[in-house]
Amino acid sequence: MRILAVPLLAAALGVSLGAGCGPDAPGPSAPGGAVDLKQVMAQRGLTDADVIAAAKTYTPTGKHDEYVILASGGHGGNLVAIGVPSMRILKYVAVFGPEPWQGYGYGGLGDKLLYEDSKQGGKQITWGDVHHPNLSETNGEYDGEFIFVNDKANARIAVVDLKDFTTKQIIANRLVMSDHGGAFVTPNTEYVVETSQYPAPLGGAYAPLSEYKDKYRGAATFWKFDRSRGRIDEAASFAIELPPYSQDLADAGKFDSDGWVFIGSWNTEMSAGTEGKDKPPMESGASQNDMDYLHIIDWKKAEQLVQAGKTTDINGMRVLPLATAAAEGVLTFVGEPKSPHGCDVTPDGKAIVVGGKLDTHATVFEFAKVKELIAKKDFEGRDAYGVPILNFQKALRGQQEIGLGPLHTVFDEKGNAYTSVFLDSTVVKWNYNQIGQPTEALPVHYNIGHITAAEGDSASPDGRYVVAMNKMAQDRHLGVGPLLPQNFQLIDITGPKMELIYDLPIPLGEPHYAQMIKADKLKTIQVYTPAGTDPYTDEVSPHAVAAGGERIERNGNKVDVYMSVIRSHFTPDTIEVNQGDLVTFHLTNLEQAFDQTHGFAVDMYNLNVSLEPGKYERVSFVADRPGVFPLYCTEFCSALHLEMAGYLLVKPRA
Ligand code: CUK
Ligand code: CUA
Repeated sequence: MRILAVPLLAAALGVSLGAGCGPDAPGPSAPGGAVDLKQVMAQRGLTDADVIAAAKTYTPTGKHDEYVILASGGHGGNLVAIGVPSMRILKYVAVFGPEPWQGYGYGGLGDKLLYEDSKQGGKQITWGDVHHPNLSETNGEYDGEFIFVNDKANARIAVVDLKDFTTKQIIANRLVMSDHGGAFVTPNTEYVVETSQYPAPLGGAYAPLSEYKDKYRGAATFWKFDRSRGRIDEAASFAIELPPYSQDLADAGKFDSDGWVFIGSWNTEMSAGTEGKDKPPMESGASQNDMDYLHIIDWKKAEQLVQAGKTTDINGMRVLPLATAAAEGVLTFVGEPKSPHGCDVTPDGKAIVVGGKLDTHATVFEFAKVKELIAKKDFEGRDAYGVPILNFQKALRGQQEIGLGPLHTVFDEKGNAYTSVFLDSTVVKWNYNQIGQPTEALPVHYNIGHITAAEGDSASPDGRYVVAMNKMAQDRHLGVGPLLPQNFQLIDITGPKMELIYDLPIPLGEPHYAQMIKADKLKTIQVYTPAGTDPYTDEVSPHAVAAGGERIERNGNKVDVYMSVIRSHFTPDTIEVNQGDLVTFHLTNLEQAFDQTHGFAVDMYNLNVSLEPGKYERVSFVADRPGVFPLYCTEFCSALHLEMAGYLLVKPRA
């Protein structure tokens, strides 16, 4: 059905073809006249297949998308919301880096998260490398309430509230020096899992590389999520010490495998690179073994041991020691082949799929077999740290021939798996219940990393769409210099064959993973109600003002300005302080009208916040520079928006 005769296609699309639309119709279309599809196609060099793809994705003004992708922004440190099938970008959500439009990092309430809570070892860090956003789940289904993201570079986890698409919490992991297997959630979001990547002494201690095997460690941190507060509860969280094997991607079990977490690894060789000597670099040092270990963790058992006090304290975190985890059946290994990558539990919870960067297979483990082997203590041996190892063959459902460099796998509703194949630059469709059947490969452009599917990590995927998240774009878009965007490609999976229907350049960092949620599951608010709501407490701030309550309070060198904001004025609009005063603006946007956002900026003071309708914001600073500083609204909110301004007057010291 790829090639349709044009009149037939036009009929299918409900477009009337004007007269004179024969094959040799002249190029220019009729400006302002009746639309002539054939002419437009000829002019733009479009095939019938192109037009069908366009019709599948084009979303007329005012119509909304069916799905929303929440993609990592990679080392942009943020999150990207994208509508599907239109692939229109809806929002960049600031997470680990300052973002002026959202007023994040320029004097407002969000500064506490960005500049204080997210410090590591006392250092302020204002970027992050977001890899794996994971939506909150209820009974294994995306519930649309929260999304968790990790920062691979600085071992942090953030909680983003999807009611207002705002980062509400950043937690710095005090155990590990990097992470990767995060943020993955258990089926009822009991825990947000964060596993380390590059081993280092736990807690940030020093040890030379010669002590790698003894002192360097990985860890899996189980952050307890308190749904009622919408925040991670650090005190109720715990971690499990792991061998220094470079833990990688993780996924939580569901249904039969609920209570278990699976984590890949890729450096059982324990290579630390050249060590400044003549050892091989990490890329070859860590690629010697045919197999690394899939880590199989019984987190419910771990939870019991933690509650029984079997932990040690490292930087305030309860850590279950490796020896205990190995002895008590919390941690078990099974081999996984050839520089493993990817770790994805099937929607029914019955199997775990892993890829291999240097392999040609997707390897599928049967959870029932894994569980039975563990129950019977049918181990093939133990590693150097005493962790029991299962026999690879005995734990296997099968291995599917895929192509060169299979990485990540997502699922549809029919038992199909879609695996990203990095070296081949393909998406390969196969069936995890019928391993060994013929596969279908669709070329993508180019070097695909992750892949995401509609509701694809949930207990009931929707099918419909898959998005290839390609690392390289090369010739797909216009040139913008040597640093190119990534390329997301939308694939229609409803037909008998996969069909590539849209390319979206992602111009901000290297996205790794994304999840795609049904749009109607997102229950976003339109305004903060009642007016004066602090978005970080979800309550009316005690410092918010109602109309008539505006005032300036002076206490020694402390000046508190209680200001209301409404079309088109700030009240008060003239603020006079002395050089050196500690000034706090308490800003209340009194509007309750949809999309009536104001901004508040003080020129030359690096201060800028966003004031969505009903929002309370607070800006504190020392008025150290004397002079006259205009303050103004940064959103074109009304006809007299330019007039929405005032002055901060800072009188010089005598
Ligand atoms: S990793 Cu990036 S393509 Cu961080 Cu999930 Cu595989
Ligand atoms: Cu308020 Cu412009």
